[in-house]
Amino acid sequence: MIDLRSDTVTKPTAAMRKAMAEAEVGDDVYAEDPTVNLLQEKAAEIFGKEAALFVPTGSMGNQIAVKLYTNQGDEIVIEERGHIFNYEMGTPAVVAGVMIRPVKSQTGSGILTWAEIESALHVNQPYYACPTGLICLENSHNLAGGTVMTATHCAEICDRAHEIGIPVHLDGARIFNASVALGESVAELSKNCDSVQFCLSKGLGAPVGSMLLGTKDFIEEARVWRKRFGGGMRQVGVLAAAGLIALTETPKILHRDNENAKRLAEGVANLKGVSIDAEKVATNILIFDVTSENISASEICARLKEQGILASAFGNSIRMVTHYDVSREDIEKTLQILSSII
Ligand code: TLP
Repeated sequence: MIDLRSDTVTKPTAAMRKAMAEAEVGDDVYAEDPTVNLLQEKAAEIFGKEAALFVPTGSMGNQIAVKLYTNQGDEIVIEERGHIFNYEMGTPAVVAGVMIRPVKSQTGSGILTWAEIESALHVNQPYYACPTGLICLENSHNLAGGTVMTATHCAEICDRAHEIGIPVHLDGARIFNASVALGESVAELSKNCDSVQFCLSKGLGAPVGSMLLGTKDFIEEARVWRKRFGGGMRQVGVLAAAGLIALTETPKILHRDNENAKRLAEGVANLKGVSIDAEKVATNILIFDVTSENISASEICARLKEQGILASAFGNSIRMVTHYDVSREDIEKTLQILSSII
């Protein structure tokens, strides 16, 4: 199968499996797992943040941040297609007791301007309105098609938010893909954000895990909430060992995934019955519309599956995500089969 449903599907490499087998471990709930500690130190160093915490999933990392920065009855401001709003099963409401204020990105890029964010804030409005407790950003922006936010843009939002006392959390599940696309380091891309979450288990290829980063105090509290969420993982150095390889080795080859997505987008743009602006594909995600009246997005995905290709249909759109288990030959084959179907 050529699996383009997500970059979450990557299998651990031989080097990762070897490191997992040989990992030194301890009880991480006591903070005594040397491999986890090393991974946390390394991540904090790479991002230029004070501290980091290994968490089982990106969702848990995001939701710990939402919980820690807000009070019940607050609102969090987020772009309307943001993952924290659309794909984390209402956890902000369930766990933190907060409302979500989704904001439309007028450019369609998913990257909100400060003016768009500002118009959605509730600051110093003591009656009626829910106070804004947190702004959540996403880079790259998954459902907007892997779009990227520059370091300058992100820092400006953070600075303006901080002037009025609002913290900013960055969902950087795929920040390394954004970093490659922009030629800016992950530290620059998350510089003024109060906290950032990134996934080891997506384009970076680890089987499990995400990192949450912020100040020492924030991470100490996050450790408590990770335990409350059921995420205290004991001898989890076996997973952190794969995470260390993902963090230090995979970024060097991540450009291939972005290039493969670009090639795929260019090929799709040349087909009739589907539509995409290939110029806008910056990272490893492409979302294209089905314009044909003869076949739907889900029918196309069903036909692709019959021929060994997996992709996801969302309404009238199809998402394809490249990753290190997808080669350039796989891309060409996908284009050929897609063309024959539509
Ligand atoms: N994204 C998954 C699905 O949940 C949609 C995918 O296949 O793309 N932030 C962003 C931006 C994400 O894309 C995801 C996962 C997460 C957070 C959550 O990560 P996990 O799955 O580890 O909880």
